[in-house]
Amino acid sequence: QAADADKWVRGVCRFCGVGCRVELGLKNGKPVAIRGVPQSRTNFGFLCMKGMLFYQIMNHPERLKKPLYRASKKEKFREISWEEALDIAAEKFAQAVKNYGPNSVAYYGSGQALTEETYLFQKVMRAGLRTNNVEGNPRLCMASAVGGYLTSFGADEPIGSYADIEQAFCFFIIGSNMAEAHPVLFRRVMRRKLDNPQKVFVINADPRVSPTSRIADIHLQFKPGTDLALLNAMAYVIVEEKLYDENFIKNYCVFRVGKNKKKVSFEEYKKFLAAYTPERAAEICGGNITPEIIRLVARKFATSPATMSFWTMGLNQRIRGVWANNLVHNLHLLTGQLCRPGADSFSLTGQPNACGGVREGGGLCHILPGHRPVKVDKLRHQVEDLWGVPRGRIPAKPGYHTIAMFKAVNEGKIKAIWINCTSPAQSLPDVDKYRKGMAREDVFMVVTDIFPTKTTELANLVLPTAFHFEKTGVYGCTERRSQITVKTIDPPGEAKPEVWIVREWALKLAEKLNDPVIKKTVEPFIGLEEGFALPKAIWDEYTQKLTAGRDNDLRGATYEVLMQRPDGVQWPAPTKEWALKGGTYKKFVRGLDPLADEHAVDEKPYQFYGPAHKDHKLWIWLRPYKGAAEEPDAEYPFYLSTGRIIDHWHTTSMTGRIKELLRANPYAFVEINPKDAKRLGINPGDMVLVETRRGRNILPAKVYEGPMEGMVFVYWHDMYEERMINRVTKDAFDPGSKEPEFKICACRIKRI
Ligand code: MGD
Ligand code: SF4
Repeated sequence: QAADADKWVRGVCRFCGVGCRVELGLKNGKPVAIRGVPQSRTNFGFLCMKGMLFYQIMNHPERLKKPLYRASKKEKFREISWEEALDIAAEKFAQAVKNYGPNSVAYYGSGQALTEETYLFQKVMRAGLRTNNVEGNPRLCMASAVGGYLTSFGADEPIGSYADIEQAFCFFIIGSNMAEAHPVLFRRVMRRKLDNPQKVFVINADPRVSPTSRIADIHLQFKPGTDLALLNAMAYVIVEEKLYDENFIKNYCVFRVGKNKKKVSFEEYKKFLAAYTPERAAEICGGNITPEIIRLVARKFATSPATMSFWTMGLNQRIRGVWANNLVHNLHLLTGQLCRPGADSFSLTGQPNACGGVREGGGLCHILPGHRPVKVDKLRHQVEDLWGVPRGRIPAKPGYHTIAMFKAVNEGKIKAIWINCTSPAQSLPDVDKYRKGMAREDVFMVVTDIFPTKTTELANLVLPTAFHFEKTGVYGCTERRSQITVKTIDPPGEAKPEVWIVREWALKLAEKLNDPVIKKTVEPFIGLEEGFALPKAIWDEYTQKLTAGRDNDLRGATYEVLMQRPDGVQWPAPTKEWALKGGTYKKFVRGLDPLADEHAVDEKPYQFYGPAHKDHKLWIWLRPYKGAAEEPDAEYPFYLSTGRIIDHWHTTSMTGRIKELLRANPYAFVEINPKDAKRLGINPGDMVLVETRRGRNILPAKVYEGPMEGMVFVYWHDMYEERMINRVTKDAFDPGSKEPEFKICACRIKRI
């Protein structure tokens, strides 16, 4: 089909946080193919199957094409006009605000929404409707990484870039199945290893052997949740064997403990580590962990010329996710494996725009655009001033985080909720509990999506939106890189870009609530053409006003510059000149990062100006080992873990509609260790009951040396009710990041 294309248009992949550059192929104006571009510096022309096939979504017959409405959730949907749809949405939100106050309304968005979309939604909600009930699905995947970066480095998002991979000599991949979840980036790691088999050492730490483990020199297999002990034991060895970088610690680090962030000495840190001898950690961890293995990996980590760590949900989706992040950062801080080429503590982001749109654009209940915490008065007032709305308009208190938000829906405290580009009726943990709230007749639910989903099934109003390449906007991927995709084709039927929908809704809201400040939130955008001029004006406001003077300064990355730079721009990029060169490859290094020079407080080569640490230091944390919220016991003797597979994306609302991908993986299954399978008489393909305290699933068995003994693993990509694993996962969450523990709960299994 690629050969048939008569035109190729540049953009970025719709799926994962790697952010591969793609080209959409058109024939007679219709999408027929997607290809990589060898000149790209991110993916060098490579794409995974999801990336190559998403053009099929554009003309898919099941796309939503008209606004759909039903007053009662018991009724059938009927098609209505946009005028009527927006009027209803405005009326319901206005009524809720009038009758129950601003906190009775909420927005729940996505790391797959464009930055312009998230920015405008949250602006209308906060300054217009006066609520910080602005959340999104990145709470379910990246919040612990945010917490880890802020508490360890004082600044969110990785310091380095993908380009470090080709300069690294040791890779520490923990709680990440990069081979399937970030396949094109994993290819770079694999290439580096294959080209230098003797020089490059790969450590994979995961309770499950995954395709990522295939390139590992050592696979550390331990009981889920015990890696906090493992990481502290690695630090113990580094300190005991004096493998730390004394100068780096003296120049750049302080040690801290507890809620009040008390400063402690290196000696006190050593005393804390005394509880984590490799012998004790090996006992806690189980699996194949021995004191000798811990010593070996700690030495490799510390003494390699450059070590790069990668992690994702295995660390983040935990009740101690922030601590797990801190403990990986600690290893880098102790050994000075940071800021040099190839040395970095690099969290992999899952969604294509969780960083750019949600973490930077203000898409969570506690953060405003430009990495500004809601509760800091000065920064909140800055935003109000920049938006030209009266001070006090944005509440000082953060809104509901995700689990709290859906609990509030359950309790009927939220009367109107707008869900955009995500399907919480499938993606929340212990989801049946929260579906009850979404199904309430007194909760008005608007859903903007491209396809019918489990969540649209519970909505009152379903609004059809434009898909990738059917609208213009920016995605910011894992390595602080912003890339633009420009509208190339028209959306099907009456589907519209979200930015148009929000603007028109806000204008109606202003009328209904008779509130000129609501109108003011969208005033600069009134009348602008929705395909390009409107998102451009929103991007200009966000970057030129809201990122000025912030660590994610994007003022140089204008649409014009982004169009000129097919590989995008990495922030900080305060000027056009700097952005045209690609921006900043490494933060905090003088000479490489313009803000490191601007904020320098001394002559040292690294300047940690991150906004959250006024002392300009990196913080090494004393974080004890603590187990999961629900550990296996006599009744539920197995660990249940959940995760991803290469061919599918999240709920499968998109990839399940692409025939090649569905054929490759038609349904979810449960991975069981052969020893457990033998003991329980389970053969490959047998149907297995997976039961937790919350419910039951029935899934076919895959008997496989993947999960360790005593653990089973299930993919969450399946819309079929009996195989939908989030019906049984647990909604316990990290007290700091509020991210739920999707990775661990207790279950029992039996053949049926
Ligand atoms: P997962 O399969 O969720 O994927 O990317 P990943 O986090 O890499 O989990 C990774 C690993 O965590 C698993 O191998 C699991 O065994 C391990 N793990 C479980 N418990 C523990 C533990 O206690 N400790 C440690 N150290 N490891 C543990 C997720 C990423 O993928 C995200 S966040 C998103 S949003 C994207 N989604 C996605 C998708 O849906 N499909 C595909 N194909 N790719 C995707 N990429 C992104
Ligand atoms: Fe798209 Fe991620 Fe695959 Fe690249 S690796 S093609 S960004 S899904």
